[in-house]
Amino acid sequence: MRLHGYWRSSTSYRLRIALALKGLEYEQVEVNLLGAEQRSEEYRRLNPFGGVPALEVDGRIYAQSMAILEWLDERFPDRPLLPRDVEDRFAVRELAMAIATELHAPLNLPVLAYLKHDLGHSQDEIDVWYRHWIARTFEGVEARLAQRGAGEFLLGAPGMFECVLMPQLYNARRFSCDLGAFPHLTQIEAACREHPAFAAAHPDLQAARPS
Ligand SMILES: N[C@@H](CCC(=O)N[C@@H](CS)C(=O)NCC(=O)O)C(=O)O
Repeated sequence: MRLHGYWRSSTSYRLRIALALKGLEYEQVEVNLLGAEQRSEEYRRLNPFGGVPALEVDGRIYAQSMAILEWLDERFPDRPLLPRDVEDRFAVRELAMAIATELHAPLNLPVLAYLKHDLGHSQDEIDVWYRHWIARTFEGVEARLAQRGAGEFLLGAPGMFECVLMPQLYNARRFSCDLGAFPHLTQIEAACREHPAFAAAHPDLQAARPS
């Protein structure tokens, strides 16, 4: 398996966590987003969406991180990312999709670059944009976690939700978002930090991270 990704990309980070949780070996191929390598003709032949990650397995290429998480769970059912019970599966997908669809899209690198370079916003204004969308979706996620009585993890063990949550929390901290109103989220964050699969997947531990 080869994971084409970028050390600080949240979608690549999702997959590194999932692969580690499942105990699957893989090689990493760095696609430098700051050098726009994801837009190169060569990379687009691999992943026509022009973003990371792409997972290469036995000569096939898989794109779109949420679809890859589902595929990994079906292809390698040991150490599942989704629980067996249908209602529990819904609970995981509901929260994972809230983050993947409502947060990742407006906070992605090309959107932030467009705000800055095309619309002429300052970094301070972009930071306000970032914190606004984080707070808006985290409020809903936090409320849902409280309703469900979540503890260290959404459902007792880390799975797909935590794979999606941790990269978003990492980004939220990079942008100095105030997380004081989200005690369930930060409790899960603390538990994940103690877990070896999450530790190994952390951006700061990736070989490609610039020193
Ligand atoms: N929906 C896609 C999004 C992929 C995506 O946008 N990845 C980001 C990194 S987290 C990226 O490659 N951004 C650079 C770009 O789009 O030019 C997925 O979940 O895989």
